[in-house]
Amino acid sequence: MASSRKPEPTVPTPAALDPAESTPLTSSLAPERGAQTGDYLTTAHGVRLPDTDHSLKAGPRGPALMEDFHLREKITHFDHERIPERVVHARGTGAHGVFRSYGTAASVTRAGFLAEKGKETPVFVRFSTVLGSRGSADTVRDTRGFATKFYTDEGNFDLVGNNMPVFFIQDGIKFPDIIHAAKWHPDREIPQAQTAHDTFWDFVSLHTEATHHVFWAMSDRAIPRSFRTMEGFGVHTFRLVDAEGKSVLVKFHWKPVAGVHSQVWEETQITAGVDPDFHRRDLTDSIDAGLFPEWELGIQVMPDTPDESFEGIDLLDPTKIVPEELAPVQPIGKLTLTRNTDNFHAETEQIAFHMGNVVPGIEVTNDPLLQARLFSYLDTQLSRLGGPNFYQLPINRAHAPVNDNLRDGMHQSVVHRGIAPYLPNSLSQDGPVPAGPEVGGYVHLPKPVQGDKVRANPISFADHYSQAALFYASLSPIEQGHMVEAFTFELSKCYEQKIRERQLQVLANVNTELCERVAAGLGLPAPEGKPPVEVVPSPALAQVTDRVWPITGRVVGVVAGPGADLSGIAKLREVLEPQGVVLRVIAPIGGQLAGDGNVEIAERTFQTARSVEFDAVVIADGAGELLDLQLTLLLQEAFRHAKPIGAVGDGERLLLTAGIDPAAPGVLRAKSVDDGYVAQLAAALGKHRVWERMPLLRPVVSSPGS
Ligand code: HDE
Repeated sequence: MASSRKPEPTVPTPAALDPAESTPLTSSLAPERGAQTGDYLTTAHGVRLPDTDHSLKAGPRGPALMEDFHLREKITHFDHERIPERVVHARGTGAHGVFRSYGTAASVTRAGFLAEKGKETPVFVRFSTVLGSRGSADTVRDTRGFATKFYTDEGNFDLVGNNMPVFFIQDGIKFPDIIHAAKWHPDREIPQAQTAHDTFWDFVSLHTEATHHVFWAMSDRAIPRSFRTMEGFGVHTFRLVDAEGKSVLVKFHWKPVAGVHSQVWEETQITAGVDPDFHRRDLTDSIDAGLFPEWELGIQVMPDTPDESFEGIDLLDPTKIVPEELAPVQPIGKLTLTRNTDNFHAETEQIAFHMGNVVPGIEVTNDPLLQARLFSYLDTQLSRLGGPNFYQLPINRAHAPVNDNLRDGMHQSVVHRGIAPYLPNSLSQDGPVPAGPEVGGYVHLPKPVQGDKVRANPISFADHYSQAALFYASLSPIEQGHMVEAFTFELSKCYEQKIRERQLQVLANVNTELCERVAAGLGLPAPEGKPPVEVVPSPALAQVTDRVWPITGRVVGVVAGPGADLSGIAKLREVLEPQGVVLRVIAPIGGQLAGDGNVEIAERTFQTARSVEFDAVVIADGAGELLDLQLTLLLQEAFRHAKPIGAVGDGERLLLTAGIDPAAPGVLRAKSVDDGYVAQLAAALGKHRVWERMPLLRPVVSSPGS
């Protein structure tokens, strides 16, 4: 009889996503019946409307009439346009893309989207901050979410990670505690989107398992230049299983092709005011310009041993990393973000990630933080998306066939047929039937489970300091200086002296020099501690190195005015634009600059430009006489934030006006723009910032007597 079975009615699936190369701007969401069809304005029920500007009244000056069904429907719907923001990660930005498998994971997993070489899988990625409300600024100091939904042929796989590889807590039961402490104070709902306040430092100084994550949060990783320049981490250890049932333990890494780069602290604060949408804008502008952000997905592979440890590191402890020097990150595929959303609410706001969305070949481990997440992500959608059918929303639908026997509920959008949505049954000829592993059924790897029922952690979880010390020791001196400044800034914002002192004690147990420098900045004595004795740095953790990175998506501001050498600007364009660099001319007023057969459009004026938008600023020859305090500020900020600054011909005069030493590191001077000059500028951009300039700008707080 099996051959007579018809396919069970399934939840309609949207049209498959094409990689952007073939269909760059088409919607992934199939047009829905009843939504935005036809030429005429109608009510929600399809009745055509002649007028939507005037309510139905008893005379032009009279009261509105109850019978105005259009007024009531329009206003009622408007009143309910918002849904609750996410309880954490409320502020976010999403984009569509494609994941192409290298096939290199075939030896460790049977998940087809990873194992099959060249296989392309549509994805949606949502980046986020953690603490702020939906309307908060992008550039605050915070951990960033990096959540990816893979719409695989075998069902959805969600990798819901962060841009930091560790977490504040080891057991999910404490999540409400860390979040209550880190979010605003409940009496006044301030401060917004930041950790520089008493309750955060109160909690983390009492709860020392947070120390490693706190170090990442005080590092430059917490103030990324853009989403494009962030690493991503699965954080927990996962289990990959091959077709024979052999398993390995892995950690997932996203490595940005553009490299890991950050803003500097003052720059983040200015950006938060000048352009709160800075990261959102950067991502969407890059995608619109065809400068598609890319990440390689990699795995660290560790043997699946009974103690679930590797080189003495407990793989179930989410406050620990495995240094890349011990287990290299092996690339298994590439993610390319190719298309912006058509509708923020329908896609970015309604996407629902869930740690339990795994496909055959990928399994969870007993990491107690991960275990609690398996509960939370389904549960939260019930209040956020208003019921159990959120998986039918277009952005959440699997691209694999769905035949689930789940029925009814709020906002049910499928007309299910048949009378027997239960198993076993003898009445439905249409299935569904259970799927064994031979037809792709998800069969959990049989793993023995035993133990006393206890509320306790493994003993190995008690080490709270060694990896914080490892992280600090692995950073470049520039990054260490930034971390000292971050701790000093944040603790200075605490009102309670006892909290500062307690956190200094934590620092003393990690690194004496760091503690002394922060204490000096706070004007407090540095306490004695017991820092780990043997610390082996992991060079892979440093982001300021000698490496030169691709410059795709970088923005160069060019200061020009009437009489500026436009052929020099044309030369900059000729060489930099093919490398994906965006040039924006900044002039006293908007409009066109023309001369020598060249035309430039002033995209920014001295009033509208601010340094934070640019990765480098070049003053064109002929712009040396332009005098303006806003321009002076722009140049000074670019200089202070260690950005390359170019001065061509008489442009140098503007540097002097701004009090900038033309001989300082990263100030690139030339009589005119030639290939050699542009190459110098490109090389400086490729190193992100002129870090050699930093020591000239602000003396890093030093320990007493040093
Ligand atoms: Fe989440 N987290 N989380 N989290 N998380 C949510 O899910 C939660 C944790 C992360 O762009 C919520 O749909 C608990 C670790 C990201 O939509 C909620 C625990 C990591 C996002 C939730 C954690 C994350 C969330 C809020 C401790 C990094 C944004 C709305 C057990 C590996 C996803 C929602 C998006 C979102 C709970 C810990 C990352 C409330 C209980 C660790 C990137 O379910």
